[in-house]
Amino acid sequence: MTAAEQAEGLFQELTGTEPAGRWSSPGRVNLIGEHTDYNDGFVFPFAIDFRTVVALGLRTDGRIRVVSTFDPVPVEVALADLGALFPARRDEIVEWARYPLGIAWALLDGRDAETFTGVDIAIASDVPVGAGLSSSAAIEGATASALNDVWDLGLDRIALAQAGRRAENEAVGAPTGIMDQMASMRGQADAGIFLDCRSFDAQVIELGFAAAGLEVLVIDTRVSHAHSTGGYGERRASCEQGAAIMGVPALRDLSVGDLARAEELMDDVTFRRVRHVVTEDQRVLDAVQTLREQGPRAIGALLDASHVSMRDDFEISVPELDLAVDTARAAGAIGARMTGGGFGGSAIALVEHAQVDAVRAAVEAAFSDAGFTEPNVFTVHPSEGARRDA
Ligand code: GAF
Repeated sequence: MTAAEQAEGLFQELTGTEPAGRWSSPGRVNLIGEHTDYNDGFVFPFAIDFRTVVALGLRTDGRIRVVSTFDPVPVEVALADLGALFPARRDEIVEWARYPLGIAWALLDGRDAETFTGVDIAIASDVPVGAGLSSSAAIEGATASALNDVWDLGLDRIALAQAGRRAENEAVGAPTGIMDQMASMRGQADAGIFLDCRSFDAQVIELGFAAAGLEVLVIDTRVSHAHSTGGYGERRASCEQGAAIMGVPALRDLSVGDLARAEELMDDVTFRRVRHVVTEDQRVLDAVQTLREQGPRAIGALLDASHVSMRDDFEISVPELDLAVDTARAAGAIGARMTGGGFGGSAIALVEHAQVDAVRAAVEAAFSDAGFTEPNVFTVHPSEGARRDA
């Protein structure tokens, strides 16, 4: 059954009626530019061909009810109560429901919730959860698009992405940046989104993987991660400290030439966090230029260098991700790196179409030899962002 069929089926079970419409938004893979978004820097993700689907119908009583394939129990609150729930009492809401309800809260904040019509929302997804492919941004994007339409808010994609980030930061409690929501909202087929996270200027860059006979292989290590806990927030705090020591608003304002002074001024750990971000910003710029001038085969070394920087300087990799990356490269990948926030989740490998099976087999064998859980290895294709489907 497709996610669309599942969402519609759930909606019918919940309400006994047909939904008014169906919206969807994709997960994402970040090609390069990790932990740069909340430092006002550059990222280069693409939306993938795995989507979250929202089936929505209108109610007449000013309440919002959400149900999903993540949990059979629906959650229902009055729209007028959302402002009291988020962020202060978010713990009263089961975690998955904080995403769609958090979006409704973020969109209604500053408006008179009493004047909006209630909604029933059924959510189904084929984006793997906990795999670092931004299943959360996919829920946010699909829900935000649906509510934007039925509540006639007239918000553009940047505003909807910002509502998604706010929901994630305040309603869910994960101190993330804007990359995932922007990728999910603005993705395009066969293209990456080169985004300046300070100005929100986004350029759609043709990737040309298919034309070059290349595939992007995702290696989901099945080591589950959550950005609302621990390491992600610590890394973010180190970056803010590094920027403060250097007297700049954000690490985006430093260049590779500033690193010698940074090393003199800060402790070793903070310096290495800073060095990752500053060099990663430069790698994003280099990747975009290299792709434009030389094509996708030429970006492999930048992907590899990005992984080394995350492993050694930012220290957000885990043994499973390192093994996935090293094995994929040894088996012929053009380049490979972990993708997303780290501490688990997925690696990506850029692979010749004819070598997909060999790389997959090598990674599976290496995981088995190491005694790791069998990884989930599959290809993804750059795809369209949030949209109304029906
Ligand atoms: C997660 C976050 F949600 C993003 O905002 C980004 O910081 C990423 O980790 C790391 O690049 O996906």
